[in-house]
Amino acid sequence: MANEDIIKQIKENIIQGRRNEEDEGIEEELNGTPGVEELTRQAVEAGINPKEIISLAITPGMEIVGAKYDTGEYFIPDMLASAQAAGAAMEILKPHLEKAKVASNGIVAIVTVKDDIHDIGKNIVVILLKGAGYEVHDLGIDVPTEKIVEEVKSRGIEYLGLSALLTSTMTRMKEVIDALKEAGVRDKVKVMIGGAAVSEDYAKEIDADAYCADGFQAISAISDFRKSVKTG
Ligand code: B12
Repeated sequence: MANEDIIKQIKENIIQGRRNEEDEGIEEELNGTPGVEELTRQAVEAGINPKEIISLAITPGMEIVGAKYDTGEYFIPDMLASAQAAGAAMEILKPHLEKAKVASNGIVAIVTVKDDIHDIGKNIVVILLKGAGYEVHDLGIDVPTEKIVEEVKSRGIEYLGLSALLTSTMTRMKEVIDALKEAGVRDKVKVMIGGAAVSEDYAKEIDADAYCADGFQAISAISDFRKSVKTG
């Protein structure tokens, strides 16, 4: 198969949410054919640059999935199937990315705040940002504020994503931002917030840098932060 056909098929199978050849897609005609895992291995063996696999297949595939979700054509299980297929491709590419020394676009940490254990949305955001070429540290769930500040300081985190799904835990986001200020590192990190409990207004209220309704908005928010640094 020509390299561009492999790329095209990876993208199509991400849209279809087909992780491997045993998976059923949304359209039946792909059933029984190679899925994202088999195709990604094939792409690596064919010598396609992993960065191209990400930028020409995985990221645009997930962008289409996001658009289909926004318009109501796809539901959460469809988005999750695609996100998992994208994650599986990223796992295969990870060692090759390290080998090829693909420059990371930036260092991101994503975390669900203290007393909150919801992580499905956070995990999708992590996968999407990895797909977009960021070095992403998933700090987990129910993470104390002090630990988040410590991680920001010790790992050189440039972009911090906070997730909260409960009205009782969203206040932890303000706590994190205040603690970053107290530790003298607030100006070193851009803070994005997301999750069902929060909003654009809340982001402004607590002095976060952006509210993101989903992982795709996180990708554009980071890209905007980077542009504003370049243009001063
Ligand atoms: C699944 C679920 C659970 C699961 C979580 C499993 C898991 N591993 O995550 C379980 C059963 C454990 C659970 C427990 C509880 N839950 Co619950 N849960 C949900 C539910 C149904 C879906 C959440 C979800 O996964 N959505 C799908 C994902 C894909 O969407 P998402 O999380 O919103 O994430 C997207 C965006 O928000 C955004 N995003 C999210 N975070 C971030 C972060 C950044 C940085 C960025 C950029 C973007 C971003 O991007 C994501 C991808 O698009 C919601 C209802 C709802 N509609 O939200 C209730 C809900 C959040 N839960 C609720 C409650 C009350 C609870 C419990 C307190 C119930 C109880 N009495 O025990 C406990 C609390 C546990 C705790 N301490 O956290 C309430 C919260 C009410 C409130 N306003 O406070 C909700 C809204 C249900 C309801 N209507 O009552 N829950």
